[in-house]
Amino acid sequence: MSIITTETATNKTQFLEETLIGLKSDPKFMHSKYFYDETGDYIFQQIMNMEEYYLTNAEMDILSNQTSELVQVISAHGDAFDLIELGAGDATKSIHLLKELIDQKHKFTYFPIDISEHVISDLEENFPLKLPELDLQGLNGDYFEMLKRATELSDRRKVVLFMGANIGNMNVEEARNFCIELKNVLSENDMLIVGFDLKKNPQQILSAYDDQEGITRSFNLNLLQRINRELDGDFKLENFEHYASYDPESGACKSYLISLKNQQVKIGERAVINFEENEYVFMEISQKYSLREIDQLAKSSGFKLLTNFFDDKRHFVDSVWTI
Ligand code: AVJ
Repeated sequence: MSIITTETATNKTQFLEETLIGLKSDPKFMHSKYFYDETGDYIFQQIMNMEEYYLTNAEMDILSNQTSELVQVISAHGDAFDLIELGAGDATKSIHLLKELIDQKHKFTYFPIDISEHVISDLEENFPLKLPELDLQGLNGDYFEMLKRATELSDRRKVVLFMGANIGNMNVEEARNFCIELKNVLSENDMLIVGFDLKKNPQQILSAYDDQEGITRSFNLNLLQRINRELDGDFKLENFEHYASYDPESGACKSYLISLKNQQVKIGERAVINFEENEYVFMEISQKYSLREIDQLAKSSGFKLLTNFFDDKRHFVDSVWTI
């Protein structure tokens, strides 16, 4: 099988346009979805391997130790389904689930969706070697566009995975709108499994996004480099500093780049952006939730929370929702 991808090869134009909108705004912002070029994917792998980044082990603990319970919940609503994963990445966590589903002889097609083309082509290349029995169809593109494609390709019941705390990259209001939109493309008996990072010791959260080695710092700075590379920008990386913050009340963990001087940055032929000394650029939110807030989110977007799977330290939850 080959990858299904978006025909609108306007990705670069969109990157330029969205970047300029963000940098001409006051206050300035960038889109965290653009972190993941090839270098960004690589740095994010390093983040996931960091001592401070507890999220990886937490969700891995759930997927590897409660696999059969998860499979039970998924298959309780009927055999034969499509397993659609939003933002599949390298699927190192979902592979446990896929293995167990295959071992138990469930009938399903795995549709990994990712905006990164090279993530999807890697999956299509590697998974047949790891799991020869797996029926896989990679979808490269926007979540909702590809979700609609998957719905057109098969009329089986849908189980949608949205793990890795990817939902955290939206603020609470955006997350609700996203869940409502998901609810509208799903039907009765479909299922949504969402990974949430839970509110916990504030220092522990902050450290995960402000590591000693500076890996998160280079993750953020890589976006400036990507703009230099792909959009002909002239950002001087040494003129920007990474700043991370966590607010235990709202649960918002945010990262910024701070301009260290008054400076002008050119982007292509079209734009010159002024930065003032100490001006911030908002880069990313990683929203943390309490269990009550997760319950509220499910309800207010039209889902029913069926059950929660926690890691042994209760840092993280994979929450199972139905309609
Ligand atoms: C991929 C969105 C889950 O917010 O924890 C990690 C991205 N950014 N360190 C997260 C990220 C900085 C990550 N997610």
